Amino acid sequence: MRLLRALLRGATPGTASPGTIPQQVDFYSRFSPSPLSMKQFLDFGSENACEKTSFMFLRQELPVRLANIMKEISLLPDNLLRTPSVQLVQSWYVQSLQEILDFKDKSSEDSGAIHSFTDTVIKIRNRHNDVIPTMAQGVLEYKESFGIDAVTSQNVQYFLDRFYMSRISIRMLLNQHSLLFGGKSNPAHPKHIGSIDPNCNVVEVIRDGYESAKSLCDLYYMSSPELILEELNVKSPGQPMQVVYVPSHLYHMVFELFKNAMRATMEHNADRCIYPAIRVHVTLGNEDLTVKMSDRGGGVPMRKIDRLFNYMYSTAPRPRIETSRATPLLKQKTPIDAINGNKLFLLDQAGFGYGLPISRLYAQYFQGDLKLYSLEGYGTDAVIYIKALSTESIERLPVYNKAAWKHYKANHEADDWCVPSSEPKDMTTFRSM
Ligand code: W6P
Repeated sequence: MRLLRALLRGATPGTASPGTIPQQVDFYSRFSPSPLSMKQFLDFGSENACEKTSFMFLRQELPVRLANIMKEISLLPDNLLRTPSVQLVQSWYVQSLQEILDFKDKSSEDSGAIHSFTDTVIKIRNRHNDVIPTMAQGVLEYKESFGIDAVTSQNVQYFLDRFYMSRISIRMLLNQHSLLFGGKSNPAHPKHIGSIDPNCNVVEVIRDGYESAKSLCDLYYMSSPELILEELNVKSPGQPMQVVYVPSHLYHMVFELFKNAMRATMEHNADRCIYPAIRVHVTLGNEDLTVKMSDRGGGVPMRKIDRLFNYMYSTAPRPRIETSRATPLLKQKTPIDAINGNKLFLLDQAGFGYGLPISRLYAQYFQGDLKLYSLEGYGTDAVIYIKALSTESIERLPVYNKAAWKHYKANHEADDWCVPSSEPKDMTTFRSM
């Protein structure tokens, strides 16, 4: 009960929620989402918590998180909001909010209601499976009609980072509830609490991610860089490095980084056919667990680093695999020519080039980060930071408030830094002075 009270503490705006969906969105968006710590997630899976506790928490928290981000969707530029894709995503949010609110008048003693709530949770999760490609389709449609400008790119970046972070957090709640109370145990990982591994072996997950990326790389480049992994456990030397974490999130991040590191390594060293190993250092300190992945793929100029995380610049049409035109692997002339047609599809799961920004959100979700440091002409270091202490792994959630609102409304001013130019525009001006 203490857990429940703590979780419901935020619920103050007194009056009962009114009827229509826009009114419900207004009502629930006035609450701030309640970030959970790893410990709180684990508590839901322990004996003193139960399906009812989770039910009572979620039927308040899910509407709050949904409504907060629905407010931001409604502030998107009209040209983007009106695309069929964004309309579709918005309709999913409306539908899901409605379905959860239907449980508001159910008694928390009604075990039938509690069970059907769990079914609803699963249904909602499935409804939202394709949000990322659908949203990307909307961005693509916008881009094709209106092009890219700095202001729009900035606003889309701001929105999608918050929108996808909100989605990660909502799916985490839905997943935990359905895994813990959906009636199926996880025989492969009996110690996991839903999607959380209280003893997540970081090196093991990194090696898994490497092996998957290596398979893709071998398949399409017919070779792959080796992995050299070194670990340094500052806290307990020699011990395997463990954190309380969601292994699938870590896997997603390292898999994405390995694919990028491998592609760069293969293409940069294609002439020599000698592929320098990818080196990974894993360190565990008092605050941070850090994973540094270094490739010698020639690096990326600093000017282009931000673009790797930019949704609008990296939204590419999903390449379709045309079987009629697919070249047998053995006939391909050079790896690069052969791959160019569909490497994006094959090396990027979502197919929209969103792997890196989404990976960074996974890192940031529990107060970590993901950064790229490039040495152009040589290679790139990608670094993942994860909180070493579960007490500091707390959800990082967007909240809809005046500050957020301002981002959508007031960002049309000129930049307050000069635009660089290699030469003064018109030297005659200076001569006549
Ligand atoms: C590159 C570009 C990149 C992105 C992410 C991770 C590694 C690398 N290497 O050249």
